[in-house]
Amino acid sequence: MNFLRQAFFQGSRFVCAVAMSLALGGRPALAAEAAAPMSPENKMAWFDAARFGMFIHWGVYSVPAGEWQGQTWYGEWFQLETRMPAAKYAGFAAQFNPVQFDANAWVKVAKSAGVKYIVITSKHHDGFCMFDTKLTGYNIVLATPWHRDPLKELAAACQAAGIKLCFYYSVPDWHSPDFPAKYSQHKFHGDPQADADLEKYVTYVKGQIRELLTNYGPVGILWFDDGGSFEGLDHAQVARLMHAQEIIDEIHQLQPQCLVNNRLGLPADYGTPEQFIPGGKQSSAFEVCMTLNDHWGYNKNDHKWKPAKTVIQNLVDIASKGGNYLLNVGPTAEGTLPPEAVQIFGEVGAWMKVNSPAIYGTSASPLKTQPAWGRITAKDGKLFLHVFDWPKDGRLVVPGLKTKIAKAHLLAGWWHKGLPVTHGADGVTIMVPAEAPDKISSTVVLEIKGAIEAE
Ligand code: H79
Repeated sequence: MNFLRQAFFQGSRFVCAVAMSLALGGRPALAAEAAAPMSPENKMAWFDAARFGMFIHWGVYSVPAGEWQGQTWYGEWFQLETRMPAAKYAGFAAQFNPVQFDANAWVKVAKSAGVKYIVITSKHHDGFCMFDTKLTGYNIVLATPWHRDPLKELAAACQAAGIKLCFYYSVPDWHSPDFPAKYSQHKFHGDPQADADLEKYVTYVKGQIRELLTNYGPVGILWFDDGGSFEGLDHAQVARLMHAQEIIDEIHQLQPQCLVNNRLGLPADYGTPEQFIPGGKQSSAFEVCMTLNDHWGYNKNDHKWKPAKTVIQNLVDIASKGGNYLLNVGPTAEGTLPPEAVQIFGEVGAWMKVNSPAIYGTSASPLKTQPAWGRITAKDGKLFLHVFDWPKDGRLVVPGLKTKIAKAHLLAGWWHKGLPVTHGADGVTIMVPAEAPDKISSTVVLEIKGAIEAE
């Protein structure tokens, strides 16, 4: 089983470094999967084809918007970094009134960007529930003046748009009286209790999972996040403490098709590299989650937006390795998406309009090495050459390719005029027009006769 554990330390201004674990997980044949009506392969089909998802980090931390007492670089870890007691942090909830929230507007941005699924924070580490839960009053319906359930509204909007809605759920909880501070990141808790009982906390988590899988229609993924909690314990110990298998069994019982990521101590359905792209093709399903600027939660001073070029080339790079790109946006406390984020998702959408056939449903490049000019994906007897650096001499060489090419053409344009191809000892050469069809990434399609042969 390919279950790498990668730990690294990252400095922060106000808290000491924190250990974080990431795992590129494999998929063992779980007993519950065998019992489910769908085979694991079928269950994964939509995910493997999707390639592009939108992550949304929205919560009480959106209210201070990253700023507090002269410091300007906080995000969704605001409460821990400021060491704010629960009673004081709850003051932000009392101000949380996102009157401009419009689920359809968010989904429209996602849909026109070409996103196939949305993962939203139902509960982040601060423990604040962004949904109508009966298991704590610390939720958006009861503890804010807004009194609405955004997940309910998003579920309806996603359903209408054909986008899969998925829920992020934090394992550590800085608010629950039953989550022991000793297991929390830096042992932080907003209101630590001496009699905190992890067994009771697991019951709470199970109850909330039941709510999330009962009240919002079909859920694509339960996206657990350990966020560097349970420091010093290995995955197996965390899985045992959290009764992870029981939780996963319950998920499968309620919604057999719901996927589970690998951050509940078990590898489950897929791996989740965070803020980095694996160096090469992976043997099992994975999804790279990444911020669009330097924060997950909204930070009003963070203007370090990734240009559309970076985002598009990341998406292509990840697809060429067989994975999905889960790109984050942190909405404001007013309920809007930052205009810069809307702009970037829009530019990605314009590119996807032409090039998405070379992204959706593709598999990793069959070639051993990535070409110097860009990346390759494959689907239905076709190779898609994603050209970042258009050749100045008009000769695009695919090194090591031995296969007979039936036809080569640009993906852009409906006429699909054939491009001359020569087969040589160094691979296949395609004569391309002088001008790149797209400044960021142009797609050349190779229609293959028979099996793909490459060195
Ligand atoms: O939900 C997002 C993050 O909050 C969470 N996972 C993603 C999906 C996450 N868990 N761990 N980490 C991110 C890395 C931890 C980084 C930290 Fe820090 C460095 C924690 C404290 C110092 C980043 C910078 C968070 C606060 C300051």
